[in-house]
Amino acid sequence: MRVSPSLLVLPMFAACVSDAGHSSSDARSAAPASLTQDERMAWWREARFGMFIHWGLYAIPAGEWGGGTNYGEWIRESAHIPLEQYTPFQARFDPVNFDADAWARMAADAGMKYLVITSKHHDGFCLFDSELTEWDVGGTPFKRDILAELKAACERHGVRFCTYHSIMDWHHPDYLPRRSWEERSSTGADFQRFRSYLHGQVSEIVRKYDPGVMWFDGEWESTWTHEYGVQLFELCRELSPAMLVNNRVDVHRGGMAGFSASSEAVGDFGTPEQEIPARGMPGVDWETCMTMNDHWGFNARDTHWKSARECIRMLVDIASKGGNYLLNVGPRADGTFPPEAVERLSAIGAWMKQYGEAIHGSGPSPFDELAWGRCTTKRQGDDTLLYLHVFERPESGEIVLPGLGSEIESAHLLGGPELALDVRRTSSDLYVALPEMLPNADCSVIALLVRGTPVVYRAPTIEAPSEIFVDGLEVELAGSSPELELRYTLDGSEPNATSTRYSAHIALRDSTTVRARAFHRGRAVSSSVERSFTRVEPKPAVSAEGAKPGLRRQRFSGNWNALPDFGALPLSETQVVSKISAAHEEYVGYRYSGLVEVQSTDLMRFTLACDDGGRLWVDGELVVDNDGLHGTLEASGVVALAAGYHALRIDWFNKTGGAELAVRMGPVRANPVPLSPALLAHLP
Ligand code: H79
Repeated sequence: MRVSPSLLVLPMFAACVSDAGHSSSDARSAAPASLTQDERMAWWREARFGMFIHWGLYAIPAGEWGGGTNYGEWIRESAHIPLEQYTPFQARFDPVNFDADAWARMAADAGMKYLVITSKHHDGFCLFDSELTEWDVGGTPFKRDILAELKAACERHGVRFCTYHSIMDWHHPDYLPRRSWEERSSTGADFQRFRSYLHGQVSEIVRKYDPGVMWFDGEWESTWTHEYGVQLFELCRELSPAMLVNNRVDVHRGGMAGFSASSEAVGDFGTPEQEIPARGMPGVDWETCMTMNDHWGFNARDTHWKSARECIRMLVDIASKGGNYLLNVGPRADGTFPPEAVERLSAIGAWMKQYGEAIHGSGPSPFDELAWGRCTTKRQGDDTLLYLHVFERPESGEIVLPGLGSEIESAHLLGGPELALDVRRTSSDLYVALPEMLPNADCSVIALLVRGTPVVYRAPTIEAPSEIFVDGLEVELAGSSPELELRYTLDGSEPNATSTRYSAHIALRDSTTVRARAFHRGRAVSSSVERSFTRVEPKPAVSAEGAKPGLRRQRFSGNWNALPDFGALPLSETQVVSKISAAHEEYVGYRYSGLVEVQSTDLMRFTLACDDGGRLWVDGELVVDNDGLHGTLEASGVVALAAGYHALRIDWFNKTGGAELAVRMGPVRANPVPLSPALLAHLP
């Protein structure tokens, strides 16, 4: 339903914010005026497990179009369905069996603490009755406000209600770009007006449904920028300071891995899609979203379902790495979940009923890798519970906890009779004896209570901003437990109980090998590790006599999956440009060359963010290699440079889709900043 088209032309941000703020039908709960990030994240970190729901008009074709059967929520784009043929699905959307209470109950019974549903997917269709468009559920025969019903049901079942909202919109006349195959004119389209619509809808959703998370997606097209992302993120914070916003609000996602460590990126958590990061994402909140079969939206022919066991083990794996699991259901057009999904949710729920305490509110494993399964943790007073999730019972009948030095208080199987288990210790490892038969074939859990915070004997890591330096370098050691003493040498010898004990950073002036080792109560408990740091001579400056402002830019065209040798290609044009930027066209490559000025002698870091691939050379040395097909991804490298001018070359290409190229530079101990045009020159 559309009631206020005038909203679309109101001054953009303030208007939307104040409109939402003064509404009488405001669903938002009162939140304290200022929240710390830990307070904001608390419920979400505690939850660990949520349900994703992809539902929309695409459930009607159920994955089939024109002979193809492998489609899902992308069907309009993938099967090239023109709007005239997609629009009629709206008149056919009548999910008479939709039962919000049943959905919320299935999520709660599965042990899921939150639910994220598509308020709008890429096809632009809205599952709520929006005041800003008629391309919504209000225009279907069903008419009911699905989000309102589901939010109320979620509240009854103790599930936090959240929304997914696509930035990309294949329906709104002002969204750009058009699909390449589409014959829909873009004349008169105004992306700023689309942003106003987007901000308006986000305000409307917060006002009406007060979601715990606003989960954005579809941010990778070239029209969406970091600046727009920051403004949308700030709008969300203003509308509801407690609401979490995922990182896809911004352009710094870093591909399907779901996170790039760009210092400017906004968003409360990283979003790996269909993958689990091998070592989690230390220091960052993250959530893996995953399909239960091979599609997000309902596909009637997709029989490739993960087993309940696989889902349970993925949940455990993710929790052991400190992340959340957002497991998807694609409901059918009649409003019901596919029976295969119902079955799996119920099996996961049965497991969670027994073992949920090892997931909800748990922290990550203190161990590197455990061949027999996974570990999650929970504080218990001053002590710590280690939940040992056993996937495979080892032949030996014992599981090993490598390097666990803690004092053990008790060990017993969870969710069964209070059966105490035997533990034994070798010099550095702990072994727990398993019963002949484990109670749960999917994953049995042992609760091991240890004194204090877990002490894990592992070699320290040696950390520094780079392995080379110009004047001096600060090196830090990090241990696996606070109880461990870290000792080191600077002469290559093996650290022993009398070597220097690490307290604050180690300051190096000359090339040095740092060797470090962990000790516990005066005894060496880890192997030693070493890293060498080299003092280097900065590359001398080159002459810039006769240089003119700007860089030379050569343009090439071609269809590449990786950077070609531009030197061997015919070029189409050469220009002098004042700054480094991407071409907003497809099948194109650029070579920038010239000089860059460095203000003072230092170790300089260059970063290269690009979509697709790029490389950067300084004085002929390859400093950043960020080649290959990918979405915007940032890579960096360091090089020691004397004050003055240095030869700079950047190669970049774009195959299709988004195009991005941004270069920053700065001394390693500071944040790099975009290359100012004042620093760029070329020799004519
Ligand atoms: O809603 C579901 C999918 O429809 C949606 N995300 C999940 C949660 C999705 N949209 N696109 N994709 C999944 C795959 C898109 C991948 C790519 Fe890219 C977009 C490849 C290149 C551009 C983003 C940027 C991912 C890698 C680089």
